[in-house]
Amino acid sequence: MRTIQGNLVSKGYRFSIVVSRFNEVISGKLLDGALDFLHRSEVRDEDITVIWVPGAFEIPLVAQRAAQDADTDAVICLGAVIRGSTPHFEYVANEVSKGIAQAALHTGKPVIFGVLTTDSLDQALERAGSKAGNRGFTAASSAVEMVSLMREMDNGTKA
Ligand code: INI
Repeated sequence: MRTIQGNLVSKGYRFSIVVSRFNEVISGKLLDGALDFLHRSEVRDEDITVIWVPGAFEIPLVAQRAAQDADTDAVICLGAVIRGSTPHFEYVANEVSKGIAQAALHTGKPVIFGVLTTDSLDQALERAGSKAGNRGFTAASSAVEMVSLMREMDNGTKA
């Protein structure tokens, strides 16, 4: 049996973080959480690029563009789509989730979904550093693990 998995040790990995200004009170906390994880994994500041976009709807295009950059190993997408604040919640939430998945498949690089989709601002706050943890922190953890996993798979490729 062969088991392949990534670890959480960053070995010079380079990350782009695409973060939405809409609901910045939440997305700013997600960014803090993501940076906290990356710094604790000893990712160097010069290996992190933070890109701000207007809203979650704009994340996929910019994430795909960032993933195409040879200097980026993975992209972390952060934002908050809150049902209470929009009649077109479903459209924005569907497009951002679909678009992020497509960006990963088109580029072959990890593009991590760290976008909250909640019914209320309170629920978003809970997931942005209060009682339900910080989704930015866990998104960054997934990013490190996925880069590590992709490297493992590259190393294990049979000729
Ligand atoms: N963008 C978000 O990131 N979160 C939201 O909750 C939201 N609401 O409520 O509408 C939102 N809208 C803006 C959207 O993402 C685009 O920026 C805008 O439609 C321009 O394309």
